[in-house]
Amino acid sequence: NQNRTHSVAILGAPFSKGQKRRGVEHGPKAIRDAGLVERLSNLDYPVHDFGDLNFPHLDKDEHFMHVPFPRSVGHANQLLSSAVNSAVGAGHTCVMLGGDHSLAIGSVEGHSRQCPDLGLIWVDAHADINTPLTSPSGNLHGQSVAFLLKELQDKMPNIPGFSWMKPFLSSRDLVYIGLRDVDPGEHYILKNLGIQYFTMRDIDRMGIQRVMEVTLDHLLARKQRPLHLSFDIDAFDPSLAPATGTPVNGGLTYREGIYITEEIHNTGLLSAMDLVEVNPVLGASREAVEATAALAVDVIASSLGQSREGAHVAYHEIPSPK
Ligand code: B3U
Ligand code: MN
Ligand code: MN
Repeated sequence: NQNRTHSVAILGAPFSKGQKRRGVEHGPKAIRDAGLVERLSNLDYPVHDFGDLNFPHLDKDEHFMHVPFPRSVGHANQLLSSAVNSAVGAGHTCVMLGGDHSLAIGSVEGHSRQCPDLGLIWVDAHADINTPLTSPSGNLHGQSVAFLLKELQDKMPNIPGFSWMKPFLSSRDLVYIGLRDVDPGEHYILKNLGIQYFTMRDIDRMGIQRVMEVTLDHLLARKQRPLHLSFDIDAFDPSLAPATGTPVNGGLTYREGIYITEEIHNTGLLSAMDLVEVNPVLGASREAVEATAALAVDVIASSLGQSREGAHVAYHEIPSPK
């Protein structure tokens, strides 16, 4: 089940209205400028960069309750969903570059149209599972998972902009890794639905190797199925990923983050992924921004098979001098 040769599709999603800070719409450019396509071309499959999606500006988009930009977020996700649906349908492993994490709604939804039995791995400091009624901020990037889950269907109001989709994911098809900033309503939802999650404390206790063993066992033990990885760069410690909107101390080390993605690649089942919340406007310096974007490239390359072990692509014997 290992190392399927597969083409990769890159989709840029320059969108920021799932939260209130400007700049995260420049994430796709920052990640490309850090050498994404070149790095992926060292792996042995074709890479197609489909460029950035074009999200229209909607000028009448009033708050719903305290939730800003509901129609803009809904519409952007509708466009993204159909782009991901097409890319996965064409046989690509789809890489979505955000943008803020509200984009996971459309990315996972579009993926699920091709792969209704997908399993979802959400790597993040935050659980992003608020409903509009539990959200302290109103921001939709903190509510993405609530839109996906069937179990929360009757807890969600009708938010303008989202009538194109229905929740499709079961809470048992989701695992979180890296949590350390969970709101009270979110904690109740995680416990009440019995969702499998690993906080930074769990990683401290168990080690990242055991966390990945349990994660993949939880999602794959009953049957092999396509995986969606939704990776929020703020899962990393802010010392490694400073250019992001809501940094939280005590995050993943570089080695923990890359171990997660190596293990996901090794399943041979990764079918689509998101890399979100790189905000090049928020770095304290150009170096801080470049380090964050380079880390994003490392996460993507490692998810797609770049390995710390190396690979003997061009060798079947040790060269002899004569
Ligand atoms: N849980 C808070 C904060 C937050 C969520 N996601 C991010 N920040 N990046 C909220 O707004 O829902
Ligand atoms: Mn997030
Ligand atoms: Mn986050």
